[in-house]
Amino acid sequence: MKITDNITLIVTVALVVAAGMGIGFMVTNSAANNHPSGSSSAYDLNLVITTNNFFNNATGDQPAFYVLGSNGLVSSANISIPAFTQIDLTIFNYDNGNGSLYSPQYANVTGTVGNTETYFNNTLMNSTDATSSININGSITTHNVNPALIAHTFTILNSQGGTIVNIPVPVNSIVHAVFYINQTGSFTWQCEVSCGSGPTGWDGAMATPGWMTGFVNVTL
Ligand SMILES: [Cu+2]
Repeated sequence: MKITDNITLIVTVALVVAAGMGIGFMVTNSAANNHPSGSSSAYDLNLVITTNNFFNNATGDQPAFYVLGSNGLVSSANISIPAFTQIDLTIFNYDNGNGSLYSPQYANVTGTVGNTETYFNNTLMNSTDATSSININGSITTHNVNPALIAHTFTILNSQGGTIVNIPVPVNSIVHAVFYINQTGSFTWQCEVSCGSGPTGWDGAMATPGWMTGFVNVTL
């Protein structure tokens, strides 16, 4: 990655984080109404997906998830979240990549409040109404995403491989979802779109913690 690309990415991430906080706040308020006022406050989990990350000489570039922390991007190999707490997840996806869903079920949003996610993408933004401004025409809240639009998923699995949370991530989008993990433990997270390398697309990023898989550590 060129230095100029790095700077562009950092600036873009910073801008999007600012936007995401606004989005998160707005959606959190409405979701919080579904729960007793005594529940503990929400935990913000921000994930960023970029492409063109250099994997190694044999594989070349691969996409990766990062955790966006207070000091910038850190590895997604181990993601720590609190149990019994509203997790306010925002995923910033810069990847337009296409791949195949491992199974059609991963097009469905599962394990989130209302089994929905809300996403924003380029088709919602334009300047056709007023040339001096940008129109942001709301968002899409849905139970499932057209598989042709899905670049990656953020999927938390139990020890039997069953799905605890599944969030399909459309190409070039920002996704917001709210969920709870009402147990403690270490769980595998996995992207369920064949976005890696090798004959099936399941090597490289798909098989390496911190890229398209890792662990979610849920503690009290
Ligand atoms: Cu992926």
